[in-house]
Amino acid sequence: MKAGFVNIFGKPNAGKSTLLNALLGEKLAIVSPKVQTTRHRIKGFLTEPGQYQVIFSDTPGIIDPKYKLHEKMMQAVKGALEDADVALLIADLNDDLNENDQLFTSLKLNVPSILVLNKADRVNQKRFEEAKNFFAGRSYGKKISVISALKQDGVNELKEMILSMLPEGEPFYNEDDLTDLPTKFFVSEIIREKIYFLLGDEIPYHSAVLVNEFKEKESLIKIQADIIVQRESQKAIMLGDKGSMIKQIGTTAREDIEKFLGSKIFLQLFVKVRPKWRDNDIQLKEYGYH
Ligand SMILES: Nc1nc2c(ncn2[C@@H]2O[C@H](COP(=O)(O)OP(=O)(O)OP(=O)(O)O)[C@@H](O)[C@H]2O)c(=O)[nH]1
Ligand SMILES: [Mg+2]
Repeated sequence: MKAGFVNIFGKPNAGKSTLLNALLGEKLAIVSPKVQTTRHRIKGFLTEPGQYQVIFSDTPGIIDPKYKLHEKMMQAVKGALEDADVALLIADLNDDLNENDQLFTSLKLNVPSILVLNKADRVNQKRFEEAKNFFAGRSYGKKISVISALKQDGVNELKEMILSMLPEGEPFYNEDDLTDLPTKFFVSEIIREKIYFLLGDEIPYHSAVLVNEFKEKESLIKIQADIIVQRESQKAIMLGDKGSMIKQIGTTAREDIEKFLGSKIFLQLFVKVRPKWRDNDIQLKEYGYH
């Protein structure tokens, strides 16, 4: 039996969450075209009874912290750096190679790693060769995997590579479990994903979602959540003309939450203004950023 922690690191938007989902074959982590979508370490388990249990971790994209929220995000990365058995260092092939190199070098890894070159569907052969030559000889890149997490190309080969590097050990979690995070967390994340898709500028970065009520009734689950923003002007945009925006967030989130839970839900959303919540320890804790 093999078991171990395989943790994914990289710059914002590299495709970490897309890769986690592709490896698990389940949509666990939210994904968006914007940077800094993921704010937590998200563990997903891939178990083959009697053979292996891989505990994958998606992590926030690595940034220089500007707010306490960012500091909490970087603490989540640090925790994942400390317990990794194998590190997956993921770079977007279209992104600046030097910046990625500097980041991966700065991690000072002392565990085996795989350099994952992602978004191969969006580069030509020339760029691909350039990237491969650039990373050749780097200590963190002795093993290289070229994938498209989005199209799931190369993901099975990467999984085989990971399994060959996994230490011997007994499972850490129940073989039926997919994650150790509560359902409420995923509900709030799905709502947050819709905010990232539907709203521009700084609003997604100024928003948090707090699920206050999760009640299983006879034929449906009743969920009440608050969307937190920093300013009255943001609240007005979040609500939209005659409530059109909050309605759209609610409708699209409801569809995905129903799929995730396999149950009908009733979703009620309120928008609340909490100035500077991103630098307020008590509010950060309340919204799940420990
Ligand atoms: N074309 C292409 N797009 C991809 C691929 N993988 C991810 N993306 C896109 O890249 C964007 C970012 O993906 P995420 O998985 O959210 O990236 P992330 O690294 O988790 O980002 P943060 O959580 O913000 O750090 C999304 O629009 C994805 O659809 C890929 O292989 N090819
Ligand atoms: Mg992410």
